[in-house]
Amino acid sequence: MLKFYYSAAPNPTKIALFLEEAGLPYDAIPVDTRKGDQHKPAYLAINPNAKVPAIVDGDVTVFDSSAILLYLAEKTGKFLPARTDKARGELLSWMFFVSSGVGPYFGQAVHFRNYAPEKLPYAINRYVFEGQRHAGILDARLAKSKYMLGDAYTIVDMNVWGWARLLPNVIGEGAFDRYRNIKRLLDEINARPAAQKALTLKDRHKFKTEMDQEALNAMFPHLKEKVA
Ligand SMILES: N[C@@H](CCC(=O)N[C@@H](CS)C(=O)NCC(=O)O)C(=O)O
Repeated sequence: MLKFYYSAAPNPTKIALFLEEAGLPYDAIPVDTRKGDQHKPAYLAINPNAKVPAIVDGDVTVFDSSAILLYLAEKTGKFLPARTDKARGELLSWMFFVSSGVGPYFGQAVHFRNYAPEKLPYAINRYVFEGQRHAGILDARLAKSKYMLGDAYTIVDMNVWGWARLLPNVIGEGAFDRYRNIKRLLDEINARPAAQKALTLKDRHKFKTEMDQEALNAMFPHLKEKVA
């Protein structure tokens, strides 16, 4: 059975959504990133980047959420747009936009707003600005069509959903009043039974909730090592 290495964080939750939507059987294996499971040699052999999610499907290993979504969609033939070059171009563009733009900028905005030991106005302004800019691009796209690629619900929507849930943590209060089209997509996907299953998956395992020194060291290793 497909092994799904996960935590309750946004990137793994997108994969849980796909697996539930597609009805694929899977074995959910917790990686408690607050306890440092991501740095254990057995997990690094699966994902050398020491992050979740990752999957092992027979002799195939895939890490990085967009790569996993593309792999699973192509394998099952589900949640993909029409098989035309034009649609594939849009699919790849928006998948890479989420993984190289939305994810990193949203993640850094959350980090500098909530977790950095110092409140650095320059860093907060840069990442919240970029978070807003990326959210604005998604929102404008969703103003034109029901889903990211038009009329059909695809892996791009799942990719956006993973991060859309976090928008208030990225941008602050009022985020959903400002980005109403993102909120519409979020509400629609949240109402799907697969989303409910994806969001409650974490309850099957006991994950550490405290953000204590062990958790900070595991998730932010630069705290222990000054390199610049
Ligand atoms: N580009 C990767 C990013 C993965 C990532 O940042 N995962 C976070 C959870 S959303 C994680 O593993 N954090 C724990 C850590 O950084 O130690 C993806 O899209 O899967």
